[in-house]
Amino acid sequence: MKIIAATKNKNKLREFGEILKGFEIISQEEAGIDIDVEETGTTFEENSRLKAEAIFKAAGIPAIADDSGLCVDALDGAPGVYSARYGGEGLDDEGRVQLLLKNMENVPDEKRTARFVCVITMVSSGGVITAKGECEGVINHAPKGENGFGYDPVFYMKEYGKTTAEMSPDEKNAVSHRGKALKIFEEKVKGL
Ligand code: ITT
Repeated sequence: MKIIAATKNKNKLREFGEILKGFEIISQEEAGIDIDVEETGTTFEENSRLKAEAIFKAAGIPAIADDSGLCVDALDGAPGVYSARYGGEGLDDEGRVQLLLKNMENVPDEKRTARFVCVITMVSSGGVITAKGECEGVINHAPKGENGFGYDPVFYMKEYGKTTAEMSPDEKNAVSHRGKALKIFEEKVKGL
C-alpha cells in the first residue's frame, strides 16, 4: 500500500520507514506536494487530522500524519502540541531543549515526570483511521545521547537506564509513542 507521509519532519519520516515495514511510504517531496499545513488545533488529534486531510486532498493518495509532542507535568502539560514551536521560530532542537531545562531548573527530581504523545491519522477515500501512543519518562538535568531528535537527549526512561537519544533506532521504536501508535495503526489497517 502506497501512502504519503504528511510531514516535513525528516526524523519522523525516517521513523515511519523503520516502523511501517509493510507499507510504501513516500515523502511530500517525492510526491511533489509542497504545502505547509497550519496547525490551528489545540489537541494532537485535531492537528494530526488537519495535516492528513490537507495532504490527502492535495495528493489524492492515502496520507498519514503524525502530531506529537512532549507533555511535562510540572509545566502543566507544556510544551504539548506546541513542542515544535516552543520558544518561537528562532530556536532549533537544541535551543528548545535548553529552554525546557531553564524553565525546569527549580523542579525537583520527583516532579520531573513527562510523556511523549503521538497521534497518527490516515485519511484516504476509505475514511479516517487514528491511533495514539504514549511513552512515560522523566526530564533529565542535562542532554545526553546523539541519536533521535527533538527532546530525546533529555527524555530519560528509568526502565532502560538511558535517554531516548542514547537508544538505537530499534530500541527507541520498540518503546516510543510513535512506535506504539504506528503498531496500533498497522493492526487497525490489517483489520479492515
Ligand atoms: P510536521 O508537523 O511536519 O509533521 P513537526 O516537527 O512540526 O513536523 P509536530 O507539530 O507534531 O511536528 O511537533 C512535534 C515536536 O515534538 C517535534 O518537533 C519534537 O520537538 C517533539 N517530538 C515529537 N516526537 C519526538 C520524538 O520521538 N523525540 C523527540 N522529540 C519529539
